[in-house]
Amino acid sequence: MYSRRHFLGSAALLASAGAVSGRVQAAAIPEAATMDKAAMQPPLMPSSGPEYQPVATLNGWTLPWRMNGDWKEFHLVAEPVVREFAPGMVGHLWGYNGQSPGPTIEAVEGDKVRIFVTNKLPEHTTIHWHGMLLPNGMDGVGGLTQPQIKPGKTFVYEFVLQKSGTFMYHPHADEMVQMAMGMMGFFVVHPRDPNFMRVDRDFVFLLSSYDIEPGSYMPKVSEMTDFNIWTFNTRVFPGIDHLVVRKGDRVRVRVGNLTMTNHPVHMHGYHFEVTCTDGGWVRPEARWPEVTIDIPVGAMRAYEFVADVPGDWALHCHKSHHTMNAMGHNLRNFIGAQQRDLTRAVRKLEPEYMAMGSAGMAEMGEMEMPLPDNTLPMMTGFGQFGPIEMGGMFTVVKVREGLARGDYSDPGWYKNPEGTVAYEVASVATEPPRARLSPQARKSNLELNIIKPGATNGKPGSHNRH
Ligand SMILES: [Cu+2]
Repeated sequence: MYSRRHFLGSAALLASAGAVSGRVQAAAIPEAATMDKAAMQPPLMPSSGPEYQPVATLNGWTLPWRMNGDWKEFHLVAEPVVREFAPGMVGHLWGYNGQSPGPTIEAVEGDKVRIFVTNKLPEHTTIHWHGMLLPNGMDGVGGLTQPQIKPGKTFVYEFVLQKSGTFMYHPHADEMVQMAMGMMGFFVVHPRDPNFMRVDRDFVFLLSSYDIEPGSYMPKVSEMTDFNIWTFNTRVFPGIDHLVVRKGDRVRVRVGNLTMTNHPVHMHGYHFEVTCTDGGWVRPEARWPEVTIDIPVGAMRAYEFVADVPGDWALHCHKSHHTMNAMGHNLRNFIGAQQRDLTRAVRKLEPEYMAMGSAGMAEMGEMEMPLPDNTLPMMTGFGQFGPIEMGGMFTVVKVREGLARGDYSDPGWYKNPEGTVAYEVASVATEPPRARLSPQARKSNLELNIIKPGATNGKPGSHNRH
């Protein structure tokens, strides 16, 4: 077992490793692992060095490494990938080793890492190791700290992991395009002392967003604000893995934000504390309780809780348009509009016409509208009690009794103990209330309320108006 003193000694190790490069040759490049699945792969147990609890990457995987002397060697390949956002929609993105986000890199404080980066993109790239303390020339800023990696070339990054914590990697070359195309990944450094900040389950995911027109496959790369696909690890609800947790486990959730806006990440059922940022571990006396953690752009937050209450607990971004998918963000508010007569009139011309939204939009969650190719319904997914009416950045933390250690398989929906679910009161039937609108408001709502199935679109101008 390693002592705290031992791992504090890693700074001295770093000093002695000052000029670390052994000038490796091309023949020494390790094979690059690749992944063709978007489902969560089992956490990768450490095969050498100190013991640690490996992370579980939602809809992702951890990059295998090899030891070469006392160097831990990894190989990332920057390349075009096809990523499924959820069944029914794929994106033609750029990523690493077959997926976007790229594989999670895991190592241990004090490790000497050598990371080969091969560029199979049509343009140059670099990798910046976000939050990592390292020699300036390993920081990956194209033009500033290194020449860019040209297509077809391989560069090597070598540094010593000075601190444990939560980091990420992404390009610092044509950044607006390469991040909008999905290039990013997680980098977790475990403490050398396996008892320091120990948890039983440790989940990681990155927040990323895309602007992909329904019916198309490529993100727009110059978008600044108007994104329509909001993801956890480049997946949207209902395609995002659940966080399966054994009752009594101490759980850590690490989240990094590489979108262009902040995300208040909210988890139901628990009070929790931020224990780590990309700047390091938070001292216990500096923590405070939260139920929502706002994650700024370009930042990481890790929070922890003890899973003592079983159930199916929602975990989502609290910006409600971030828990929607691409379709139909251009809808008007029709609440209170009386559409019956209009519907009858329009159906004479357009038999498929549906009037929607007179009582809110929940009906969209139940309806199966024909969609253009390669997009997803705005509100979707079913639970044991009905439509969940979500999309985008939404998933479920499933806390269950009696799971095996390391079992992440889906236990199904929670069986609530009898008498503990909200219920309907037996009563006299009443008319549902109707909103009152001014005649002008009603008229303008009626004029705009035409939704032809299959003809809607997330963008202004393409919405079907009559
Ligand atoms: Cu959000």
